[in-house]
Amino acid sequence: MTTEYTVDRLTPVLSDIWDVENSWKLDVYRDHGGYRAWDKALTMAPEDIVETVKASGLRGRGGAGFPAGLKWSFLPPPDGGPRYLVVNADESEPGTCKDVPLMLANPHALIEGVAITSYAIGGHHAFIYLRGEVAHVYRRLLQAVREAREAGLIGKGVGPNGDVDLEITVHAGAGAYICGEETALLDSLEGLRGQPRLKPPFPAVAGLYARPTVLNNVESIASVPAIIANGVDWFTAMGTEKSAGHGLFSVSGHVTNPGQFEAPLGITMRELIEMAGGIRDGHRLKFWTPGGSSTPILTDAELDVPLDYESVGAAGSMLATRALMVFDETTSVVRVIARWTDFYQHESCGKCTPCREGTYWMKQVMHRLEAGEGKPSDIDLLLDVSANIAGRSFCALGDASATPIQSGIKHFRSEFEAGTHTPAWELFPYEASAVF
Ligand code: L3W
Ligand code: SF4
Repeated sequence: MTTEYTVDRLTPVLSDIWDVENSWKLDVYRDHGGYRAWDKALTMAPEDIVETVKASGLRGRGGAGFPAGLKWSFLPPPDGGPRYLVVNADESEPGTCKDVPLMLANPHALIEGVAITSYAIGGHHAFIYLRGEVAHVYRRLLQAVREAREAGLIGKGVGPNGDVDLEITVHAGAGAYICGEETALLDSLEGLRGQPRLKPPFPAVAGLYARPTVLNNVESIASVPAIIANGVDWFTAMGTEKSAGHGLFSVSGHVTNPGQFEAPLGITMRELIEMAGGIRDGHRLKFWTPGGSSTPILTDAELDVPLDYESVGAAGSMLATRALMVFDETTSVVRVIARWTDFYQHESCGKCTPCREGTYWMKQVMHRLEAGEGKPSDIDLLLDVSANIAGRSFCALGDASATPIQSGIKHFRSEFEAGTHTPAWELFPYEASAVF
């Protein structure tokens, strides 16, 4: 290891009170400075809040990294009708596991961010669209919204002049990954079947109920209070020039101590693996994902790539959700990618042919390769089918389904070739790769 890791590299902002007893309760959050940013925001002009977030360079933490303040500024001028904030809390990407712990441990950071953002964009009703399976998070958010309302932090006529109205609705989806795609989420919230809409118009112009809507990820919105409280210079002192600030890095898999590590963008995977106690004893790294299953896999050659949007992109992958799944040499690449392909096939909404049909074909081919029953032509077939999905599908889910197959073959072609004669479970026994 060349980089020396120190805990100084951790920047607990969103995670600062996670290990405090009852961290999810309003009084504990307030004891640690909570809702002071909301008080401050209420003394600011809404457009100054938008400008502050713009100047901070905060980029969307849900995957695409689109500048948050810029997105807010796309809203057309007020016309007297409603405009909405919708928080995308539909965390479902394999490996992505930051928003759920954030909402469980510190729901008020999100609610404070919702209040400030709604005020900044002139919204009076905000929605938090939550993944359906996480009923415990749903209950926690409902309780936190109730606490905030009872404390007069949100509701009718809040603020120093009693002239700010803000309602927050927490909505639990039915557990479909596609509802994390912003326009499918809006359809689902409107009570329709969750399928992506054609863009443009973007939600900023015609979103929920065809009204101007800001849609951001949980972590993006929860990052807003600290920016308002501490200022732009504080935020931009962390991270890199184009990828400012801090973020939650979720390290899972074959490391000694998996978990959430909040650190400046631009930290390296080598440092994060060291923070996680290293690769489990007696093993070595084989491959990893920078941002969940939808991002091209990387190997030890990229351990020192700064984890910022630009550097990970230049290394041939995407930072996306900082879902760092770590796999050691006991792992069958074919088995992992077969599981991910099962996921995309199951979650394909069926709206467009390349994704609906292509994921089904790729799944079948991956399963026969996993069973050692592949045909010699299967690798070319996978490359052909995946190339006909990527860039030809209606939304990013199709592209995402092609990514692991293409990057898996690029890095580990021989394992796919072995799938024409030997089952993955003989080459890589389950017992060896499982983490007990
Ligand atoms: C107004 C314009 N708004 C863009 C807005 C747009 C959206 C945002 C980014 O990506 C990624 C995807 C997954 N006027 C605008 C505009 N916008 N141009 O900016 O848009 P876009 O199209 O770049 O991306 P997206 O579809 O929102 C999401 C990747 O995330 N991903 C999946 C993550 C999964 C989770 C999860 O489970 N929680 O986050 C992983 O890689 O592939 O690239 O708001 O409206 N001219
Ligand atoms: Fe649906 Fe897949 Fe097409 Fe997206 S790419 S619209 S998930 S079928």
